[in-house]
Amino acid sequence: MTEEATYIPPKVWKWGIDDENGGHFASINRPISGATHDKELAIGKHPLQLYSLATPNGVKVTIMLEELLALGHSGAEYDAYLIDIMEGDQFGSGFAGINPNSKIPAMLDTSTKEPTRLFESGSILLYLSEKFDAFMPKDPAKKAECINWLMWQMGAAPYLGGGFGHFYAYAPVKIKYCIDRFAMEVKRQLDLLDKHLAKNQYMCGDEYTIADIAIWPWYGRLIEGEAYEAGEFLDVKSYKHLQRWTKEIGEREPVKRGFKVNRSFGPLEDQLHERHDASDFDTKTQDKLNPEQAES
Ligand SMILES: N[C@@H](CCC(=O)N[C@@H](CS)C(=O)NCC(=O)O)C(=O)O
Repeated sequence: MTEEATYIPPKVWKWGIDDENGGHFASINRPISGATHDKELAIGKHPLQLYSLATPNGVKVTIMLEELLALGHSGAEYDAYLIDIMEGDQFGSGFAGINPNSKIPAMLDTSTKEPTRLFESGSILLYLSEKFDAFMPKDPAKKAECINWLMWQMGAAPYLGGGFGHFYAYAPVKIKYCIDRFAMEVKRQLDLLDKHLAKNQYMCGDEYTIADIAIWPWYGRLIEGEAYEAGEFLDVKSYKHLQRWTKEIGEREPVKRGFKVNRSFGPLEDQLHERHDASDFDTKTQDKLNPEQAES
C-alpha cells in the first residue's frame, strides 16, 4: 500500500519544512503570510507600475493594459517588472506591501493623489475598466453578466490550476482519486463555456469585455493544448465553440503583446522580461537581447 493510501492525519497538522516529498512549488509555499526579507521595488516613469509574471493570472493584466493602449488610453502606460515566484520575490517587503497575499499580479497606480495599491487579477481588471471606461458593457444587465463571468473565472480557475493542473502535472505521485475529481470538474467547466459560446460571440454577447480577458489566459491556453500537456487527456478538440473563441481572441494584436510581457519561460521571441516602452516588443525580447542563444 502507498503512503497516500495509509496516511492518517495527526491531531494537529505541522509544517514539514524538511519534507522532500512536497512536490513542485513545495519549496516556496509556507503556512505563514508576510514578507521574509527586505527588498524595495523599482519604480519607473509611467502612471502604472506592474509587478508580475506571465502566468495566466499575470497575463490577464498585461492583455488588458495592451488593449487599453491600443484604444489610445495613454494613461494606461505602464512599467512591468518581473517577479520570480520560484525565487521568492513575492515575499520581499516591497511586494508584500502592495499585495499582503504575496501573489502576482500586483500593481500600483501612481496617478492618484496617494498611490493606489492593487492586487487580485479580477480586482485589477475591474479597476482598469472603470478608470478608463472600457471593456465593460454600459447596459446594466449586460454589465451584471460581465461581472458574473469575471467572478466565475476567479472562482473556477483554482479547480483547473490548483486542482487538475497540480495533480495531473506537478504532484510527485499520480493519484487517481484526485485526477478523476478535478478532470471531471474541468470537463464540466469546458462544456459550460462551449455551450455558452455556441450562442454568443464573446462571453457577454457581441462585446469583447474583461470577462473574455480574464477567461482566455486560463481556458484558451488549455483548449490550445498548451496547459499541463493535457490537451489529449481532456479531449480539448471536441469543444468546437470554445476553439473558435480561443482562436479569435488569440489573433488580437494586443493579446499577442500582452502574452509576452513578464514571460521568462518558453520560446525566446515570446519573452519580454520587463516592459517600459511600446518599442520594447521590437528590441528587448530575449531572442533580440541574446541572439547567440536564439541561434543555438
Ligand atoms: N486569485 C489570485 C491568484 C494569484 C496567484 O495565485 N498567483 C500565483 C501565480 S499564478 C502566485 O503568485 N504564486 C506564488 C505563490 O503562491 O507563492 C489572482 O487572480 O490574482
